[in-house]
Amino acid sequence: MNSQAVEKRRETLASMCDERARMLQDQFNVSMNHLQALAILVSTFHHSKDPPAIDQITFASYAERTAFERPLTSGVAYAVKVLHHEREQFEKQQGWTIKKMYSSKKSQARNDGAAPEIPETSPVAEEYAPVIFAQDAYKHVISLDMLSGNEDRENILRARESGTGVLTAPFRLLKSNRLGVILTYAVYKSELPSNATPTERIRAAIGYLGGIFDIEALVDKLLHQLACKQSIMVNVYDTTNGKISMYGSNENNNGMYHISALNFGDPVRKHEMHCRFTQKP
Ligand code: WA2
Repeated sequence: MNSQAVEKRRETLASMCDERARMLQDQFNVSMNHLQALAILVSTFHHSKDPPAIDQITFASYAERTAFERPLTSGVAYAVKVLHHEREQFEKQQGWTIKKMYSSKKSQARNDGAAPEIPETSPVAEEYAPVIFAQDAYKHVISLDMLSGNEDRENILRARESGTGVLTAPFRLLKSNRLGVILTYAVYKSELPSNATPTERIRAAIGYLGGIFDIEALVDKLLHQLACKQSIMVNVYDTTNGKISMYGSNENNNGMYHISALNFGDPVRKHEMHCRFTQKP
């Protein structure tokens, strides 16, 4: 191929990759805005009304009916802040005990067809973040303490002291064992001034709304909507610390490729899209 043809091919790849990255980023951003609106809805109709106007059935049905507004999420869940001295009363009122996300027994991913384990009651801690509402596909996380898993814990702590939407690195979700990322927004007691300090935010936090992004399935669906999907291979990485794959099969490391920037709105996390042609010219 002459250099002019190579240059043309390079430009085509760059524009296809940029288009895909832009689409993914836009859909991510739309989903993120609707999660923030859902956090405000919970604050308004659950916490600021006595008795609360939201229960699991209303939450699940509202979340399901508005799922089209969050195109990259496969579900949402809401956890509340419970301090240790409130635990007994909270558990009595819910009719269940706060549980651990992961069993202390050494049994990693269970793909062996064995019966799923019954979650264990959470040990004493200063505070807990049990899920009280979830979209039906994630009902299994209700009553689990989200501070008992590393990724979820880190997200909750960062969300409540920053007041912004924060994102986990890609990790394997409970039960489905699928690769996902979670976006969390904190819900606060009263109208906080926008210049509140982290300490004020931590104290005023009352709950945590999380959107579950099923990146594998949803990026695939998104890319299928574009023409010539077959001719281009797309990989998405979290490049915050090293390179964690979020989407795509093993990248072959030869030939022409293009890297498009991705911004998912959390300044702590970095992402990239890599594209290659699947066929030689
Ligand atoms: N939701 C569903 N499956 C999970 C999971 C999770 N977290 N973590 C691991 N597997 C209530 O950010 C607050 C949901 C966490 C929100």
